[in-house]
Amino acid sequence: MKLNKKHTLSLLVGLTIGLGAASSAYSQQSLQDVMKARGLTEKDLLAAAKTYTPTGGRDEYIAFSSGGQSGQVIVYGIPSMRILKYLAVFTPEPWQGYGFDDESKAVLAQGRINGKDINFGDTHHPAFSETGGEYNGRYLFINDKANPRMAVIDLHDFETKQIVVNPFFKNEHGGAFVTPNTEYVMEAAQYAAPYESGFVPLEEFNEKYRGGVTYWKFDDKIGRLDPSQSFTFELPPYSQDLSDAGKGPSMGWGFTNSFCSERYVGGIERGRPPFEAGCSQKDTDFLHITNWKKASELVAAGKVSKVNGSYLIPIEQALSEGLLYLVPEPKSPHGVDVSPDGMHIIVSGKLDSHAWVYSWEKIQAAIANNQFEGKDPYGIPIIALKDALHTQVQVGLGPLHTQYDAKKCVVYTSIYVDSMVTKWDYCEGKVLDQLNIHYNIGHLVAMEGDSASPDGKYLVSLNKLAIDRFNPVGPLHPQNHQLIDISGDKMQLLYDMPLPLGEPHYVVAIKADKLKPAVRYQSGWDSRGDKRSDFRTRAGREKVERDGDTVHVYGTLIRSHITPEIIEVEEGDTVSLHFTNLERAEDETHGFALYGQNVNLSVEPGKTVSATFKAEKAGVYPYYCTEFCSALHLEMQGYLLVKPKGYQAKAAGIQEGQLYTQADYEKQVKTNVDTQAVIDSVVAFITSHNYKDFPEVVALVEDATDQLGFAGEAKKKAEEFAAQGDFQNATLWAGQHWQYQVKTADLGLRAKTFLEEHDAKKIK
Ligand code: K7E
Ligand code: CUA
Repeated sequence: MKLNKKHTLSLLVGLTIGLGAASSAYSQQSLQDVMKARGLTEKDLLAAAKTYTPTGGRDEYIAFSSGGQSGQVIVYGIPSMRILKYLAVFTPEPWQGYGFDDESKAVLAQGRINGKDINFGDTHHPAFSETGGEYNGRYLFINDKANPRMAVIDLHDFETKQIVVNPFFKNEHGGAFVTPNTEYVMEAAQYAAPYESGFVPLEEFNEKYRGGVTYWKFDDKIGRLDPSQSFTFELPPYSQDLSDAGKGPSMGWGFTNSFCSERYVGGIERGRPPFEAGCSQKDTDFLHITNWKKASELVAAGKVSKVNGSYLIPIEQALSEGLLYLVPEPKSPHGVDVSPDGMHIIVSGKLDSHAWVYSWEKIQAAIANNQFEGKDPYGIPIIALKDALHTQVQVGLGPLHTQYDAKKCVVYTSIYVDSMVTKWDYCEGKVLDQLNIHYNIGHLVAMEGDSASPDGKYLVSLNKLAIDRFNPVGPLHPQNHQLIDISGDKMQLLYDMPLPLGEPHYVVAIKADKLKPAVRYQSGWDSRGDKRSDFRTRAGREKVERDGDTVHVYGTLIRSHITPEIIEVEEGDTVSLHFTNLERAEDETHGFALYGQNVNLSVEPGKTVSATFKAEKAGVYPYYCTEFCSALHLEMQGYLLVKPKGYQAKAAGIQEGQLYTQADYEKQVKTNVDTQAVIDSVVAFITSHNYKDFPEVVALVEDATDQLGFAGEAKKKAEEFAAQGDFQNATLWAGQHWQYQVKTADLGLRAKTFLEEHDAKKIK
């Protein structure tokens, strides 16, 4: 849509006088009519009322879901179940410019394996940073199962800041799980592999293949994992699975499941029964108990050696220092979940219909008394089940994961085979309620369910199959997250949400008011490096600099032009674009897309990003802003001209497509005078109210003042040309004057609307 000047102006004026006259013409239908027409029951209405969030409304909780093989994180609100954002983590994502600008490419490059770019991840378990066992809303961690990696997302701007590669594992699953003050982030291996990177035959599986659990040290001051201070427990080649960190009395300890403690290696093509047969022979597997507190003291005391630059605690050292124990656990276990008070640990085995509740007190006593029933083949002491178990409860077929309620002793366990949630009491050992879900639940999440003080209220079940729940969209179905009300005695199913982006494994949910995300960056900010960018550029300081074969373009973006609008280089040059978004207003992001060079940037207010590429082929490469940022957004454009080597310009200059007269100039001046009247009225409204009490409005006013400043300069140029009788340039500059005015008015009107909607007070 292209607006002509007159339309835009009348639109602005219309907006000014039209505000406040909101429509009240609601439809005449009654609630009963709608229920009848849509076949809704009273129960449906109740469920709808519990999830419906009126326009402009906010959610009480924000959920961060793993995005499975999309390598991303999905953010949605609870109870509305509205998707708010996809966070790019392990996978390039064009909307956020992730993997397209130099800064985020550097983050992805941290995740290379053996020098190879890995452009996807299989994300499983997100975890919030914690203080005293409570979510503090500052960071989110998430693991990659396929390529053993861990990522750090800063919740200040919801951007991925760091990816670390596990120094030993070739696969992992038991991460991210954080210790109560985010001292460490746990990451346990899954499929055993040799620690070295070379070939080791499967015949040496028992001797050379290993599992393990890495404790990544988190540096809270800089918000990054510190590989140099992280350490790994060497563990037997049992397939370690999920983990959880102890808290309260079990603080300082970590718990890690395993399956296939048979150490079976399949090989159908060699005539061997498959993994699934050999990995489910024994009646029990092993829960690994590791003392990270004591291990970190050994590391600090210089008593742990580094292997390939990383601290590794060999099994023998862990045993001699008393850091590692095993307890039998139900066959083929999946989840391990420590209770909010740190006193109990619940483990369910997929091939056992019981959930097993362990007592930390008993485990601690067994360790203190050196009371073991034997040792595994690697010499690790095994605590007898009877010396560790509090109770076993029959919860259903294929129990997986458990979440804790705000109500004491109450938990919810996902029952995969039976497709249901079982609510039960782990103190008394009895089932309280069961609810069918659709279909085949994996993880489940209760509000702040992993913290030391869960909120309860809602439960989301993450179902592995959707089957017939949604309109069909082909053989690949979306996932289904079901929202369940757990505030009463009986669970109530409220809502089905299709989730079409990979298979989410786990979700964590935090009280929304704990998150304090920014709406803009400090001017000239390198968001991935968390510092002022070396390439930041202020208004009026745009420049193009040649440095040998590299051409650096220091540009800016502001409604509605890209500076520079023409970039000239020679074929063979390396071009390094650096763009700073000069806007301060909320949600005023500009994009930058360039033909044929795989360059696509997202430049949020204040941000500086770069894109470097080789201009190999002479040609004309248009570029433009990809965000509909203003009425003249389509004119936010330019040309990269890649000239053949030694090219000499022939034409005397750009030929004007349109010639202007004095009458054109005067007409434009008249329009500008009218527009100024609109601006003045908006300014009068804003300044007569307490706008300084609203930071959002202050930012808009600052941006408007910038635009008005540019307008003044353009007006001066127009008048100078008019005085010389050059009405061509006078008209064009008067037109530019008007463009700045329109943007000033646009910002001003947004500020005015904001003040009206937030009941600003008159101050004069
Ligand atoms: Cu799919 Cu925790 Cu990786 Cu269970 S995980 S279902
Ligand atoms: Cu900036 Cu469109």
